[in-house]
Amino acid sequence: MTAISACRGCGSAELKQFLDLGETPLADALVTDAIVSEPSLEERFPLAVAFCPVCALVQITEDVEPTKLFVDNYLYFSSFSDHLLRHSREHALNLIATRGLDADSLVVELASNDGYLLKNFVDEGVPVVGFDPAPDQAEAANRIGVPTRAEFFGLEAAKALRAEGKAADVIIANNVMAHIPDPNDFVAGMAHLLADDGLITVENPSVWDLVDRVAFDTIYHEHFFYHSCTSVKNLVERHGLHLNHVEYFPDLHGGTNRWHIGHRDDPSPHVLERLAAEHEAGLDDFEFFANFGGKVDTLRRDLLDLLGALKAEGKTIAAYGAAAKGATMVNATGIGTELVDYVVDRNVHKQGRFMPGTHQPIVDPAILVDDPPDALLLLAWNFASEIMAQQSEYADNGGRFIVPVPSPELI
Ligand code: JHZ
Repeated sequence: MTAISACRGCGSAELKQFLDLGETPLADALVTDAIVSEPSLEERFPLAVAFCPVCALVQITEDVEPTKLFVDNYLYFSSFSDHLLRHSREHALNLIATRGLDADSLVVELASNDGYLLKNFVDEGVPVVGFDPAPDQAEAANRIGVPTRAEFFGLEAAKALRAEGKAADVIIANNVMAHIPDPNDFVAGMAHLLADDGLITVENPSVWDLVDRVAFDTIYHEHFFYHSCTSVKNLVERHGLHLNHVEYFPDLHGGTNRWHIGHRDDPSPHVLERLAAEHEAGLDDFEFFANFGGKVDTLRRDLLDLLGALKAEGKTIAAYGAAAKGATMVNATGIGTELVDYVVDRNVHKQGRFMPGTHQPIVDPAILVDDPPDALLLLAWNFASEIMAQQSEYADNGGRFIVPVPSPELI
């Protein structure tokens, strides 16, 4: 773990901290029986967030080694969300149509996980290469016919592909540009690999939504950065690339931007409007973030009050979604097993483990029918409508849902 002294993007030494969530365990490091019986073995790391007044990049202030985050402790498989699968398939088919991709093209995805997105190109006969350092996910992708390199991506990996005579017509980087401690090496790699008329699309949750929705739980050590259009423009321009368009998906991961980036400077009217709107709202100014900590404190207190009141009435409470954001929510709020008994999750790789820090057991959602709790805290609140639709039987039998953000609500 290393504390940073300068902005990871532009190198400015003027970083201004605006939130401190204390020391938390790694959000995806779901623990085993051995740790539950010997909690002193579980590591915790400081989690605080700062704003760079020079390039507008929001970032955490300490680095955890990426191998520790994405190789040793990573159980996130993208294919467990129907919403994400639909969103990814639409994106792939749209790219094939609009970019005229065929058997002579190359699509490269960075952080391609279990092949959830690239398999759509493979099915249509478009050659692909995936990069993902998480060994089980890369193996799962290779097993379904999505050629995947189990390694981190950066300038060196881009040079190696170029040396094989490959250039990318499309590079897709979803939920990864925020996950790499050296964003300059990552973007330099994309710039090097992209064909002259190629297109890069990058998706990441929007920091504007993070603040508006008080989604402080999406802050954890895997996420080194929290991006705006402004910070992305500053970052890519440093490497001769240009931000040319942005799409917005309000329901994906609590509000996601998809940025279109290329070698040519050809901004759409829409992206220019969004940049102007961010300036107007103050996303390039520390003041925008200054009172965020107070909003987080209010949310945490209200949630503890709500859970405490239910317990006082003798109700049982469980949670839905052993999500990374769930780990921040329970740890930074102090929701232990005295409030929430267990967490359900349909990712079979997570079942049998325990939540980091607070150690609720993670079990199959079938328990919600067999032995329903009175209330269910939606830690994966970003999938609230998908989960509530699946759990209609639980609701029909009197089960209540608690949505924690932007302010705790009992439904
Ligand atoms: P989910 C992930 O964060 C990981 P997480 C990563 N760090 C990242 O950057 C963000 O996404 C953007 C389960 N589930 O996707 C699956 C059900 O059980 O919100 C997941 O374990 N049933 C790369 O972990 C969890 O909930 C369901 O019906 O915060 C959701 O985690 C659905 C829809 C999900 O991301």
